[in-house]
Amino acid sequence: MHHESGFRRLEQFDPEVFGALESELTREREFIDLIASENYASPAVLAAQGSILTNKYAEGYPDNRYYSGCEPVDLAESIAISRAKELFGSEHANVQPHAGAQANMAVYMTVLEPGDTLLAMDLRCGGHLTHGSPANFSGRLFRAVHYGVDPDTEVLDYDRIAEIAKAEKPRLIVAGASAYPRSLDFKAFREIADGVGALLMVDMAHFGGLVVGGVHPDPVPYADFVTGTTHKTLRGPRGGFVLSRAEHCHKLDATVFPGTQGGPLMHVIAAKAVCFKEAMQPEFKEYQKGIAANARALCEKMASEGFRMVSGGTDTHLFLVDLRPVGISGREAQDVLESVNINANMNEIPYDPTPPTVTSGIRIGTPAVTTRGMRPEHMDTLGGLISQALKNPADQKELRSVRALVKELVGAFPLYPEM
Ligand code: DSN
Repeated sequence: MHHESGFRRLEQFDPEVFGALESELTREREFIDLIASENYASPAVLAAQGSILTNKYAEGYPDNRYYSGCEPVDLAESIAISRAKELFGSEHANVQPHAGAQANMAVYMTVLEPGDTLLAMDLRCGGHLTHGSPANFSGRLFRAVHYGVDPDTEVLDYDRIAEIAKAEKPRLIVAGASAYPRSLDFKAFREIADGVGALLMVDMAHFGGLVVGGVHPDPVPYADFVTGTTHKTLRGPRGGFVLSRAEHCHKLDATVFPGTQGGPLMHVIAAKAVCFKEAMQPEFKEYQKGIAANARALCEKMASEGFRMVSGGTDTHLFLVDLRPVGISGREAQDVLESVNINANMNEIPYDPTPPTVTSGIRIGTPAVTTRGMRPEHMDTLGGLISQALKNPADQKELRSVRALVKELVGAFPLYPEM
């Protein structure tokens, strides 16, 4: 349990790997993180995730394992399951998926046979690889068909999704996205699914924390399955989970183990339990409201600087910037921002004419800066600095001055002072 002595040993035994950890700590402290899927886990989460529970094999589920000696990890997993159910008000929870991709795979393999039809959001309009991309197992094993956003409004057109569902007759409809700045109408998705006899899965990997905070509509009352990750807006350890209706519990559990995974990562599961406890605290709701307020403020500031916001704004923790009005690509913007100590990722805008390795947009999210304690007034400063950098991508003097101001801004929000 003596973590610090563990780090001292690491430093002595393996200075190269220790050096990578140290560099990452410095980077996290000195950069502004606007990657919408990232966050800073608490010391309590890090302690659980970096713990001796990594030593234990525990195939199976609490009180029904294939190994002896599982009582302590049974306790950790039972706590994680009951907290997940309480936090989201779901009938069943499986906390073993190693990541969001495995959570999605578990649901697909629970309800679909190879070749069955899956209807999900197009990757190019904000969906995820696991929503049926041909580059992913989901697009290789299943017949994936997609809905996109309306090309004019850049928001979902539920009538159009219903038409596609009627024509394609999917067995499963997936709602959820990785780069869609608007909230989702789960009642509408449920009606569409019921209209064609499909099951409904909501992938809330990105916005799970916002659901807890009451900032985003709650999918649990409407969906047969809800998948999520614990490390994005939920601010926990890297990992996935699935919530389901009770009727699917046995089949879902059997699909996670032994269906698609082997030994669960008990150290991560313990950290998920800590994450769920943190998410139950009253201040977590305030944190989620802060994320959304910061996203709105930063989006408005950038719009006022002449950038075009996809769909005209945001309801969530993220927004997408169309960079074409300032004449640089997403890749250039990502690189320029990195040079001034800001991380954000290039991202396709809907129906982007440029390839995904270049893109016309960047995706900006506020979970991490909100964890650092920044508020809407800081978003105004930050938006001005981003704009200054993106409008002067070749002006080294200007970029040096922006970088100095970014360092000053992050300096006011210390990160992991105890490390
Ligand atoms: N890679 C994550 C994201 O950045 O949205 C999704 O898995």
